[in-house]
Amino acid sequence: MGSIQLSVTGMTCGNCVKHVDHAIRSIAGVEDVQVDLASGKVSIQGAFPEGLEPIITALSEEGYPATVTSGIPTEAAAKAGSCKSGGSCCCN
Ligand SMILES: [Cu+2]
Repeated sequence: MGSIQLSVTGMTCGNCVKHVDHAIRSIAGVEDVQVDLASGKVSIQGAFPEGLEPIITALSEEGYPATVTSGIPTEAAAKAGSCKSGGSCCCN
């Protein structure tokens, strides 16, 4: 479980919010989504087993290009940051 924030461009009305919400919820691992139309900020809670690329891709296919503003930037970075010393270390 983690939480990330995206900045989504192109949302202009409540229907856009629904599109964005639905596109994100269709991704495996996503537990909850909050979309703020005014700021374009989207918060997502979930497990993201395949990283954030599927979410970014789904949004851009819907016509709402998104950038990650906080959280796990890419699957590669998530892997690079994973600890190899076992479960009880300080780097999590
Ligand atoms: Cu709209």
